Amino acid sequence: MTDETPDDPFHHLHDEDYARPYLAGLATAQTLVTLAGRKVESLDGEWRMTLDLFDEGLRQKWHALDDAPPSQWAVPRDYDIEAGERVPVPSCWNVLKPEWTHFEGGAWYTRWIDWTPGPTDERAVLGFGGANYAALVFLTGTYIGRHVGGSTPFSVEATAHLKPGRNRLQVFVENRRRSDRAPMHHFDWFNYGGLYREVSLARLPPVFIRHVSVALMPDRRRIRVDIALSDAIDGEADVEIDALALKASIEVHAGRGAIIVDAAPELWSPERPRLYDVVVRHADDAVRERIGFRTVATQGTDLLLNGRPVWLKGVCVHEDDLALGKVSTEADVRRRFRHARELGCNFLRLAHYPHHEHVARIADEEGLMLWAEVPVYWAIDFANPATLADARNQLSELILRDINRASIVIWGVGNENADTDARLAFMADLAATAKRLDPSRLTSAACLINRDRFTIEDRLAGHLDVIGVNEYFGWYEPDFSGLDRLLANSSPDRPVIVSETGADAAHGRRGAGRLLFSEDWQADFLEAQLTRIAASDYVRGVAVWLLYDFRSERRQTGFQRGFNRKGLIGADKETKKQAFDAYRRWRPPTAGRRQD
Ligand code: ADA
Repeated sequence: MTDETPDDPFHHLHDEDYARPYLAGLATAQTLVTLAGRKVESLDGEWRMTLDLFDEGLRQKWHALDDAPPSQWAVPRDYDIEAGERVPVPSCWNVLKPEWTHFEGGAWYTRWIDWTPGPTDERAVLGFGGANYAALVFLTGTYIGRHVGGSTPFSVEATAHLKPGRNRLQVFVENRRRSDRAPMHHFDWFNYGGLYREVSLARLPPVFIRHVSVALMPDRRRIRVDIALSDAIDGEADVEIDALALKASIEVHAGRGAIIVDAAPELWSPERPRLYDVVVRHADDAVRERIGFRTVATQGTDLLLNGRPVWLKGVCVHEDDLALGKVSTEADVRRRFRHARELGCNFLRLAHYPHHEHVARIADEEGLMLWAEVPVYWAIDFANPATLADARNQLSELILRDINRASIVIWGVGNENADTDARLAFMADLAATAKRLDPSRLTSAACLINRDRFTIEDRLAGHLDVIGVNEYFGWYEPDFSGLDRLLANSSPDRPVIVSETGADAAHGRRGAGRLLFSEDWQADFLEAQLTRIAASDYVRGVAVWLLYDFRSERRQTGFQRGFNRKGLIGADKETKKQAFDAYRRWRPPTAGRRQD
């Protein structure tokens, strides 16, 4: 990839085609290397950061400048790495300085890597956990790759560009809200920007393992192992699960191999989240994972975990933190799960985009089931093929990243999207993509309600395993009669999950009856909702909206002040509202107790 600067120093002032040199080198699911279960060098810590509202750095090619201090410049410059702010990575710029709170634009992140070359044929891959929304990567002046999609990981191969000694790594991250993105420019959460998940560098052998998937077959007597290598070679890999006395070799053709072996593992379940150490090797490369084995399926309107009906008592959660923004620490994730457990939940919906990789890893350990989704939210540009390619890629990257996580039982492909032909084609494509990449899990989406007939009615439902329904009768509608009609009028042929219901409450606001934004009404509302939901003979789960209050610029009354207040707990993640206790006391219907 070349990006030469024209001789005219003022060329950039009139060049609106400045992004052209950075179109090649798109990192996608095809180029992703799953770094889970490998030794990597962390590139987290202090970086330099310079905001760039006008894409000035791309226009002027700031990355091509040398590191010389101002005293040595021959001509003036508009960019000096050392003049940038010292910021931690991972972080969101919005929470670092009050004047950056609402910044939507680009930022240049820089750090240096000291590189000692290993064996001559060694390969080096940079791994990025997440950069919202788009990122361009440069190594000592050379553009080496880019990514779009704000919540999924990507890899950029650096082998040919790392030189012995000091190398300068620069990442231009840009978070503009745009109509052609997923999510588009209008959504009900905060648009954090930055290099907000871990950055790492992996040293890999000349041919390395790109992905591994290890899953229990539907008969629960066999395990299927899939392996994908970096290169289309023939050869042999092997898999080992000591605790099952399992060791098998896998034939690899053109870089891919699969094997199905007999095995009777103890099943993973919320009651007993058993995990096994699994090692997959190819030549000098090895991936080590802790994996749980379980099946999920549907039968009529039942949801089955390990062949047994299960009812999902759940809660939704955003990735949002007063101090850290979209950065999720392990302690934060564990607190989320502690609160979910306290509520008696066995299920969480990770709204509305892929959450940090360690969420599903910790849920695996703790025995919680998850719905993970992509931000195909509200009015996506469904007719735009580039938007579909982006959404499909985000979904594929999410699935590849988390394919070995037993906790994830549902892939969500969208949320409350208006019923058009373009939307149906777009989302049916996503549902088919999920099934193709991962036949072992269920697909769902927050589907539509026909508000004339009060029925669950969505052409997309036929493409999904589970119908999600977000409904706020009693909150956005003045009473619950709509919910009564909806539940009575609908007769779905597959399980339904109420994927959202909730009401706002400002902490400390008290009063009787339908007093909007009061803690009392939030709790009463929830009880009224849950009683109706539990009586339905086809609803198999509920995910209450939601665990914690979160920032949302759409919400500006005195009760909200920039926050969606439907949390059972406040934005401090400590202060419980009345509704927390109401939900804690509520017992879901016994799974399998049906009238059908
Ligand atoms: C929708 C949407 C959520 C949230 C919710 C609300 O159902 O899916 O993201 O915005 O409304 O709080 O009103």
